[in-house]
Amino acid sequence: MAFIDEAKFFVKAGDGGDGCVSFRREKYVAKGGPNGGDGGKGGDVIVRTSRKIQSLIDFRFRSHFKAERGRGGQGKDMHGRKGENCIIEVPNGSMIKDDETGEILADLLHDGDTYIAAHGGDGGLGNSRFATGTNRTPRFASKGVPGEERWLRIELKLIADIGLVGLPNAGKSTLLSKLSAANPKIADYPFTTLEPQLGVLHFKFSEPVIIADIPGLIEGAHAGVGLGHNFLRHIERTRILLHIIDVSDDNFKKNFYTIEKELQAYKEELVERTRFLVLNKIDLIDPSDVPRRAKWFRDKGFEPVSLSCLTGHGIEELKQVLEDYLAEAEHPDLSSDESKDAP
Ligand SMILES: Nc1nc2c(ncn2[C@@H]2O[C@H](COP(=O)(O)OP(=O)(O)OP(=O)(O)O)[C@@H](O)[C@H]2O)c(=O)[nH]1
Ligand SMILES: [Mg+2]
Repeated sequence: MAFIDEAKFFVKAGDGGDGCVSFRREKYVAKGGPNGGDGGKGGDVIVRTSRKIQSLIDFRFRSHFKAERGRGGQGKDMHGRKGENCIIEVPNGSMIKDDETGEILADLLHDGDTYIAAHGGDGGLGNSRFATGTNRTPRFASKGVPGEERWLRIELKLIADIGLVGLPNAGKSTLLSKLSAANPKIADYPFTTLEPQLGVLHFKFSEPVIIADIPGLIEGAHAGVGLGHNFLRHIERTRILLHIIDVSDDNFKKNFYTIEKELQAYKEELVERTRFLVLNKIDLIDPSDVPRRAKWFRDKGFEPVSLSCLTGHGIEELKQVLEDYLAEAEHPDLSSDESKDAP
């Protein structure tokens, strides 16, 4: 599934340095010629993709990017130093748009792709440049050109690797908050989650992955009952589904089938997707019941992970299971994503 993450940011390139007015002063030369140097060019603001950047989260902390201004020219024909560029590192697959018009300015797909988001202003010319036959001692220089500035929008299509499904109240959002830094709304009533929520799961050794938490599914969800239906398509393309089951509920078997049937009714292929079962809320049942309940799922051919989001018990084990699996699994082909996602 693809989510769009976006951010607005302001770029201001460096102004060009001013040209300098100066004349040669030598001990025995009465009237030296002009020797004012040019101003340096202002730095550019450059957007560059990097594999190391995984999300737009940095834009939450910083939305203004300014490149350095060029230095002014000096006497003795010394040109001003060029301003330093400001480089904004963004994830591969970022799209840059003009915030005002929405025009697409750049589609940065590959590692190291760059786009000059704001050009630095040219430096002004020193007075030596203005000397002519008729005016040998120009007393003026030109000013540096201001650097470009504008508001831009960056959009990133995120492919969630892991989708969380389950009945309302099963603890999906709580699990998301345990596995990632996401801070979704959690409450003891159904349909707390109204919109898909994303989080980034960091592993010890592997690349981080994106988890999508969607609103709870109920019976009939595939046909539009409740909230979940619209969101099922969001998890269609995840590599793994995590089915969260409140195993403290005595109806856990029936609840399990409800979701499995909804997934199947929505799309046959979803029940063939790699699914891990998470048996949540084990803190609410007698410890001796945990293996017994887990066995019921194991007999069905699953390898459930029993845990408690409340106490944190089992969370590390779940992370390990996911990391091991993802290390083995093939990466999906992102390049063909566009066509598959089209309505
Ligand atoms: N005792 C206990 N309570 C839990 C556990 N995990 C989640 N809860 C509680 O269960 C309730 C529902 O949790 P949520 O994470 O909001 O459930 P959800 O599946 O996201 O629910 P919807 O968004 O409504 O679909 C909250 O009151 C949580 O505090 C757990 O391991 N043990
Ligand atoms: Mg929720």
